[in-house]
Amino acid sequence: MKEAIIVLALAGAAFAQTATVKAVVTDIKNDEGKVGLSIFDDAEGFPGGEHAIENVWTEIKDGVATYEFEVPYGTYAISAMHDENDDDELETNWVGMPTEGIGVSNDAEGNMGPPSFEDASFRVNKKTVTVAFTMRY
Ligand SMILES: [Ca+2]
Repeated sequence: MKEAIIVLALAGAAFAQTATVKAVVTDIKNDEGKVGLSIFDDAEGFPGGEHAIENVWTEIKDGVATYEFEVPYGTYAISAMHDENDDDELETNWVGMPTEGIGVSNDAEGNMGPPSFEDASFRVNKKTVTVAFTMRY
């Protein structure tokens, strides 16, 4: 029995360490609707939610939305959108520009297009990482 416990402990140590990534989105212009958050571990599809490793909806309280992701150590980027009219979609105008708020980690800005994963990415290499960024309109 003692050997079995030791083997289990060793097996547990072999798993990748997981971290809590606390996303904090500020400067949301009102508490209407909800905020969608997407976390990515590579550039594919960023910042749209389709290829995200996790997509969640969060409530807005006093212009701030927060969510805690549990992920293995690594490199990530987060995108956020303010679904102000609560229809589960990001409104865009006729040229495809978002008309609801969006934001990405590092407050990265795109140059005539969406921001890159590289600019928005951050390292997760400790137990708790807080990632704060702003919603833009
Ligand atoms: Ca919407």
